[in-house]
Formats: sequence, C-alpha cells, structure tokens
Amino acid sequence: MTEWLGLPALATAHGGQIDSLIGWIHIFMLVLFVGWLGFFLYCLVRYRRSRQPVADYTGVRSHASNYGEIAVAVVEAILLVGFSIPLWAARVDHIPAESEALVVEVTGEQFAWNIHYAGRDGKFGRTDLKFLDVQSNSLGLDRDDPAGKDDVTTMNQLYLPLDKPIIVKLRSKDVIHSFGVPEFRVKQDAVPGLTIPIWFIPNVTTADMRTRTGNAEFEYEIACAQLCGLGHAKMRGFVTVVTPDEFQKWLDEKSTEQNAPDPFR
Ligand SMILES: [Cu+2]
Repeated sequence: MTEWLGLPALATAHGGQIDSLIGWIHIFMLVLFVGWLGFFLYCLVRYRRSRQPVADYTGVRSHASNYGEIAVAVVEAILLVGFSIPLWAARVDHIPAESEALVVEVTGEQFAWNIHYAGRDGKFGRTDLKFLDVQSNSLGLDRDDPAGKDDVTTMNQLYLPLDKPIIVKLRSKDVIHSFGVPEFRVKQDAVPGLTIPIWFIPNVTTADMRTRTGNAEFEYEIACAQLCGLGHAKMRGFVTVVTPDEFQKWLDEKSTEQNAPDPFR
C-alpha cells in the first residue's frame, strides 16, 4: 500500500504499521498543501488590486476560515492521538519478555559498533574497564567470569535469527551515536551513560532479501544516524538475518572459537 513512498524494502514485523503511518501523514499533508495553496491562489485573485482597491480593515465576517483551522487541528490531533502515540507506546512500552527474546548488547564507539551476545547460558559476562583493550577486548569483557565463558563479541557484525523478538540494548562509549537499520524501520540514539532497549522481529533473511531485491550483494546495514565525529561516514555495521538453526550454529562456532583455552596463559 505504501510502495508509492519509495521506502527501503521492509524486513520486520512491526514495519508495516510505521509505513502506513508515514503514508497517512503524507496523504494528510498533501491535502493540507493543496488546500492552503488553493486558498492562497483564491486570495491572490479575489483581493487583487483592480477588484479591491481600498483596504478593508474589518476583514472577513464569516467563520469559514475558523472552521477550516479547526478541521486541520482535528485531523492533526487524530494523527497524533489515534495513530502516533499508540504506535509509539507499542514500540517503547511493550517490550517482550527477555526469556522469549534474543538479547544483544550493542555499544557504539568512534567509529564502530561492538556487538555482545550472552552465549548459551543467556547471561552476559562481567565487563570492567581494567580488561579494556582497544585491539583485543574493546568491551572489557572478563573471560574469567563464569557467565562470560561462552559470550560472543563481534565488531560491526550483527547476526540475528529470523522471526524471533530481538532486544537490542544500546549503549555508547563516547559520544551520541544512533543505531539505524532502514529496512527494520528502527532508529534509536545511543547515549553515553544510558542503556536504551529497542526491539523488533526480523522477518526476511538476508538470503531472501537478496532474491527479492535481485541484488546478490545485499546486506542490511547499520548506519550511524548521528554525526558523531570525523569518522562518522565509515561507522557502518552489517546485520545478517539467518534461520534460527543457522544462527545457533554460528553462535556455537563463535563461542567455541572465542573461548578456546589460551595456550599462552
Ligand atoms: Cu556514530
């Protein structure tokens, strides 16, 4: 229904609602635009100098324009109260239970996205500044913490299973970044000092999207949507949506690989 807007392909369960809201706003604004433009043209002709040589300081006596204004305000109130606020509440207030979702911590930094999975136990390992190493441990994960033994971290590579609620807990190490994935209809600032949850259900795998768009190299891209410094333009991450089985396999492999005993310790 909203193809005429030319939005990016849609790949989440809630995205249709966002698109239809955007569609309705465009329709109402088009009506307003045409209405006001028509009124403007009418005034230009009706009050032209040859027809209205002397200014009338009283102006209109009918209430037609008041009714017009009221109608516009009512339509805007309906947009806000009837559509936007309920949709906003559904996105922000009703976050699914963590037990039914996949929780991923995503931490922005200049200029990359750090991704952290809890691993099989579902518990995130402890992080501490003293373990932080820009090269090898950019989240400061304590690998000796039992909860962290199976954790998986990646940089700029977010793997997600299909059709499962995903809760992304957004953080930032330095300045304000913004996590935006256009196909997911998701965009949220990452603010230093805050942990902000967002959630969505991806419903098209990367492979399906490649077939659908006819682009064999298609990737979902996490674009940092806040100008965050000189390297902002190269702050790109990639989301790969796979089937739940493929996801589990990937996570297990990474977990084994990243938590192999260190021969030098
Ligand atoms: Cu950024």
